[in-house]
Amino acid sequence: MPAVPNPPNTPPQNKAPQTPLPPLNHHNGHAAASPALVALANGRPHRPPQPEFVQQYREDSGALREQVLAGLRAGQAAISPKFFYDVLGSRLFEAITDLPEYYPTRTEAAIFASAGPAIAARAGSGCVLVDLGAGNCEKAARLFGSLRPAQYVALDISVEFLRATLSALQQQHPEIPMLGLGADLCAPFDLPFNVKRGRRLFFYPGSSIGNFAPVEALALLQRMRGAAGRGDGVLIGVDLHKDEATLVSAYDDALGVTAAFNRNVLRNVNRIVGTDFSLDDWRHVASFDRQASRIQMHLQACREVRVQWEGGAREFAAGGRIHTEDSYKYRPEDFALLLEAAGFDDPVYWTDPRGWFAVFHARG
Ligand code: AVI
Repeated sequence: MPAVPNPPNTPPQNKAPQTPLPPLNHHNGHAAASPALVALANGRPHRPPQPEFVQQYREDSGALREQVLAGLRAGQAAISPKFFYDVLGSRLFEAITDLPEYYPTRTEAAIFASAGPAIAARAGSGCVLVDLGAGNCEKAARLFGSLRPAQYVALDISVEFLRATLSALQQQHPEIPMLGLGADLCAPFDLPFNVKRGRRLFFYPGSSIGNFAPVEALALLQRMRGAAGRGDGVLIGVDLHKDEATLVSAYDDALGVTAAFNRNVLRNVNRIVGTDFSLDDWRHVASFDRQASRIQMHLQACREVRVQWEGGAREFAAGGRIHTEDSYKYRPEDFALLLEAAGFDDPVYWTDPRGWFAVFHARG
């Protein structure tokens, strides 16, 4: 898709006063005027800086429908975790991050808070910060103070998810040019011309890398490496291997928020493909596969269930399952090897006192 930048901040011609007032910005013993007052006095309407938005990816509703149906027809029925994140699912995920059992978000935030200066010293300040897991942009914003990015580029599948957040963030940080980019992480990175030249730091927080199987994670890291030049780097949040009880309760909380998040995917699938899933028929199951070092989430049929859609149907016996998500937990040395296999050099990481989470940096 062609990149369409926002209109430049030029004043409309016919609004300029005939005789401009003298420029108002010099110090004459009074407090300096606000930028808005200065702009008005100089005949320019004041426009606060605005982020740019570029939508590169176009969602194909037919392809999405086919993807869901292929998963429902498969021997082991499956729904991709990307279908969790409708409006309600995104809110439920935010609620998950506040749960006492769900340690990753707050542990990663604590690492960023304590290691921010060390991360900036290693990654270098003044880079273009390319946030591949932007969401509410909170994690990147916490690093603005130490990284002082030359530009902040927030990626999401749809710029619509970014508009409000990025516009608000831009008002808080008028000194940082911001770009919202609608792009698909699963396609080769093709950063538009609006992304400034200069050193780039690819930022992938939140342990989302764990939602890819290791071969897919390697392919994603290789795409990052392909987009990174000499001097560029990656900064990635990775959830670490730990005791099973802690892991399982993080994905099966007492309040049932993760269960609601998991079951909500069926509402979204009903909307996308017109299936007739009834949520009462399905319960949330989270388990730890020690061999593969991953949490697995499933939906399990509470009774015999027949699910129908236009042109097809599938029967599930009581206890039959639909796989909805894997969340891989790494040992630090294994993740370092994965980064090196993708072509990155010199991986280092920061962790918390319990060694539950790691933030990795590696060079391109
Ligand atoms: C988005 N992702 C990193 C979360 C995770 O921990 O794997 C998704 C999640 N699923 C259930 N709880 C959180």
